[in-house]
Amino acid sequence: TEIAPGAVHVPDWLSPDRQRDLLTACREWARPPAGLRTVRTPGGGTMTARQVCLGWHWYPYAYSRTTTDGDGTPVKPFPTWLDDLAQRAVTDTLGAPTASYDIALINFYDGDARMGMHRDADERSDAPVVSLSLGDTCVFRFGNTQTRTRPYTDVELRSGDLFVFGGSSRLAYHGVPRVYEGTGPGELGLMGRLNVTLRVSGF
Ligand code: MD3
Ligand code: FE
Repeated sequence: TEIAPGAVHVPDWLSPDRQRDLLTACREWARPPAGLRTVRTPGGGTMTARQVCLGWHWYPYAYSRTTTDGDGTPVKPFPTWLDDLAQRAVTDTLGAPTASYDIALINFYDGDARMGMHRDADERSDAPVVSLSLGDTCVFRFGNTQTRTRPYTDVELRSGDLFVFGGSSRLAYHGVPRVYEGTGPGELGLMGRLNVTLRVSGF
């Protein structure tokens, strides 16, 4: 379903087996060094979703090769199979070929975690962002490119869903106002919600 030009939602894109494989990989990536961390914003705020990065480390509001705001160690490599996965996601939705994907940002949400309305503008490339969700269902709020307020569209993202953001949607405001605790598939064995975004740095 195209919810805006270049913004395509594909429910159940990942089979239960592929969801389990991706979760297993995320659990490995979350371990130190350069593992899961709490993100602090320059204004003194704290993000409620905790994060781990692959390929490039994102710290508000730039990228580095080391975990500047974590334990200071080199960021884990971005595996080629994640690029293959991103290429398949883009081919299945927008159809256009793209450059190689080299950044993964993985966000872990518990039932109280949120993500405020923001734009992702720290990458130099305008290649589509690929988003994969695991675990609990959330409300994803897709806004507009002009303001962080209305008009916006609320969409529920569930375990296994794919969302691709290209074209004019690439710079739209978006956020996660709500996570529904305990709604993920029981057999996955994940408490909370996990979101993997795959990006092209252009660096
Ligand atoms: C639209 N993550 O990592 S996924 C983020 O569920 C982020 O963790 C949310 O916003 C999450 O930056 C939302 C959907 C998403 C991800 C990246 C986008 C939407 C996007 C980049 C550009 C436009
Ligand atoms: Fe974002």
